[in-house]
Amino acid sequence: MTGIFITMEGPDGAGKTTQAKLLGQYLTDRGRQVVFTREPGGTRISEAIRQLVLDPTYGEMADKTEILLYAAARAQHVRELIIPALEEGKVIICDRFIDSTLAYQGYGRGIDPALIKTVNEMAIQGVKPHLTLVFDLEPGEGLERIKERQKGEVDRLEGEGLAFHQRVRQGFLAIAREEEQRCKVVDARKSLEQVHRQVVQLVEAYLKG
Ligand code: T5A
Repeated sequence: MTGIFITMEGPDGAGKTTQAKLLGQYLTDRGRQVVFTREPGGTRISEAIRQLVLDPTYGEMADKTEILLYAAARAQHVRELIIPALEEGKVIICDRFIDSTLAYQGYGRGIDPALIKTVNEMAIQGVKPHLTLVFDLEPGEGLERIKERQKGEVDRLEGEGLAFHQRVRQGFLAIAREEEQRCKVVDARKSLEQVHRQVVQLVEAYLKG
């Protein structure tokens, strides 16, 4: 597989989607074939699972149901979209991937990391990101950005308390420390342009090898 797989991770509202699009444009302008996708989602089945797992009316969802739904969405996404795009030599920019499961379901919900690893291994079918950008932002700030954009409405995960989102943030930072070769932390408090410059620098450094 000759493609490049870049994932964007971090707390809700940290600016991943915005920066994924800016990076996609930057790489397209330089002649790369870019596929922009997201998790949960990216395929018809995975988008249907997204609706289910983020629906705030399913407050009774058990933690293990949640992790299996994210994994099911990922298995389909990897098989149907990510592997074919990598085989075609494209650059895939994916808004969230395996680190979100460890951060949210592991650090956030307290599910055993070994179980998460097992479930993730099954879902990813051997496909791992080449580069992961971890957008770091105080969760309160990210949630404020989201509430402002969505006029106060939040999905099931965004609706968790601040303490949950603090654990998630610490989880992302711990993952970045443990896998410093793959994961690069981006200071997401800065302006759109400043964050974009950091992203470009990190991606260019990776591409230059
Ligand atoms: N999840 C996901 C799990 O629990 N386990 C898993 O395995 C996976 C894959 C997915 C949810 O599912 C959870 C995590 C999530 O809670 P989502 O909607 O895909 O939900 O994820 P979010 O992170 O919530 O996506 P958002 O689109 O809401 O946040 P982004 O992408 O980080 O931020 P973005 O770019 O949309 O920006 C948010 C707002 O901030 C503004 C933007 O204009 C926008 O209004 N903004 C800035 N404002 C000021 N300064 C900047 N630098 C800004 N950058 C963006």
